[in-house]
Amino acid sequence: MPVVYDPAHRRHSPRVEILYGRPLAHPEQPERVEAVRQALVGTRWEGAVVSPRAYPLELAETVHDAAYVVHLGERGVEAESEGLDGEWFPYVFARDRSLDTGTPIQRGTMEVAWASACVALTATDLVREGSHAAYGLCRPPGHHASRGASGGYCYFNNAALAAARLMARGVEQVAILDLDIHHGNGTQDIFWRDERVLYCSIHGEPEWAYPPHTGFAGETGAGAGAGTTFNQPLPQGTTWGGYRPALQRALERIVSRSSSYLVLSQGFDTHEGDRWGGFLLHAEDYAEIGRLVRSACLPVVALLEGGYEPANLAAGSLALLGGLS
Ligand code: Q9C
Ligand code: ZN
Repeated sequence: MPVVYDPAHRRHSPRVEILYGRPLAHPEQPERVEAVRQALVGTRWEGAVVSPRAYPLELAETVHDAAYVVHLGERGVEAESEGLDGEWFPYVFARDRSLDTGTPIQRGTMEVAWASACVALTATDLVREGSHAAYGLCRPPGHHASRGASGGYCYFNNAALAAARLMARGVEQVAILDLDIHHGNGTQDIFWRDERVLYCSIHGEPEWAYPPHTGFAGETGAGAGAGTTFNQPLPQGTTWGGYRPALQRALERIVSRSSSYLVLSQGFDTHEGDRWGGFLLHAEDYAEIGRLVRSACLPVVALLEGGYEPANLAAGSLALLGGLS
């Protein structure tokens, strides 16, 4: 299966996130994807690495507001003169289109975020063209970005863009399975009222995991999309023994809705020891995730979301690829 990689991600290196007034070294760094890329060397996937195709920025508007795309570009330009050490931070949510103070905008952030989206779109097209699966090494991640706001280190919603691409090419039902430890509030919002997209997420309970305000089991969609959101928040300290049944429930839902494609938002912050984590998965569990996902017998567009210990991203990705293959 192809692995889509673009060295352009290295140009995105945010300096700080502000947490309760404290500046913290920003953990969403180039080493994350570089560690995965390095781990492929000498494996059966080394020759499967492909470069992304180019897609026009206008495609961002398949899931984002036009004004939000303009905002990302303008704040990036302003960041150099008006930002702090080249980074622009939001002031007030209602105006500034950001969920938090962990997602700074630098000059060029929009371009690199779009390059990440192009990795996702390329993986999507490779699967549409016949690969049974593809893995997009997206950076920055995407699932916290909604139609009109960034957040949680995310700017463009890569998984949502992948699903929108499939539907623009005639696919009627898409399932998104979000296995990052954080709830994909952005993906949920984008498809909240959309009957064509089933959004299933397994994540840490909002009481202790980011984001603090979404991901409750009672959130199930609305309007035509009523019943097309399936959240399974799990407690701190969840091991494979608790994770596996939740994954099976999600896959049962996906199979019973007869989706034609599965977009996998895969985070490795579910690994034991992740700094933003709280679950206790291990490298071999991602192989089992890959096997279980594959058992749904759907073409899989796997996209990287979070995970902040590069060694865990590397080992987890190799295991996932093995399970999906
Ligand atoms: N300013 C992903 O894994 N940290 N994002 C809390 C809030 C946010 C993680 C700080 C963690 C976001 C894609
Ligand atoms: Zn995450």
